[in-house]
Amino acid sequence: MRSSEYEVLLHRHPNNPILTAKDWPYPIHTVFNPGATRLKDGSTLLLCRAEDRRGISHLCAARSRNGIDNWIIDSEPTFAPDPINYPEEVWGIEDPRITYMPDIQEYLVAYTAFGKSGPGVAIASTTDFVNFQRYGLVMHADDKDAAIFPRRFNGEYALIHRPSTETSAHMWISFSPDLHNWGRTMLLLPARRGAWWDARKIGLSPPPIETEEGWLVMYHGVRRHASGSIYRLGLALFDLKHPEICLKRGNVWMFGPEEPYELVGDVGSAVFPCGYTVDDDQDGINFYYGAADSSICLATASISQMLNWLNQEGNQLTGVAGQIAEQGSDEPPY
Ligand code: BMA
Repeated sequence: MRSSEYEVLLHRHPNNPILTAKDWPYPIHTVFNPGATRLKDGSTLLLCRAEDRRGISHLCAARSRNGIDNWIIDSEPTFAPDPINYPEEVWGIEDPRITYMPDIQEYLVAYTAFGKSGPGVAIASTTDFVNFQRYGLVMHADDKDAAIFPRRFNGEYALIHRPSTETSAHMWISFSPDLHNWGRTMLLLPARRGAWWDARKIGLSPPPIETEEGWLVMYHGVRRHASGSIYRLGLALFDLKHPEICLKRGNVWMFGPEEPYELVGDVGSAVFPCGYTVDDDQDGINFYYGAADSSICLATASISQMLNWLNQEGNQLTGVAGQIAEQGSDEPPY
């Protein structure tokens, strides 16, 4: 039966925004785009991007038992730019994506290091979100929107990232034996063209989600209008063993800015998740997102519902860079 409504996959929490600059124990201008993880005791840790009134961002940890309220926020920046030793961080560090690597029992944080050449991708590791070890810049400017897969592939780490030029901003994947040296770089998912919601510029949102059907990847698409850009979210699925192979790509966006706190702020009309946590039932999933580059919000979803949606809404794709399957439509999706 047809319905007049699009299926709703992400449900906004009634407490939204769950964290704002007013909650901070020290002065900041805005807080948004947090990385997220569930700690061993079941509590939630957000590594939040806090921007000060200079315009420079640092990262600050907020912890909560239920991932919704009663946040305990570090009393000073948890992970601050270190421009003396890492000049690529001179204009701040932004948009962390956290991956727990079970085999080395460390959290790997991929973040945007904003330096004088532009934004690049840097990596740091931690076990406690107190002490961090920097790997430094791994993808030079312009590159951002990066996260590491929580598994290795034939012994190699894999990183999704988004290099951009004046004419293109697609998602790419690179591999590394040691987190320092990256190569075997391949186009993973291209931005579409023309009028599409994800035309011209796309990028990874939170780290890939491991499911039985493949790696579920939420990405943001940027549509430019006369009055500015709209940041919305879509879904794609990649092969479990060969993550460079795209299996499915949704056509329509599944979440976009609608509420006042998403429409109005420093950068209006932007929803930007950098992290999620998975519930004990392994199906419920909580996305933490920046709203209008000003506050932190929560939306809940079901992994199985997202996979079903992709089965119905998505193009069946095969091969790298989302080539359409032979039996698919002869109309290229982009
Ligand atoms: C992207 C990133 C994000 C930001 C978004 C909207 O390019 O820089 O940090 O939230 O733009 O401004």
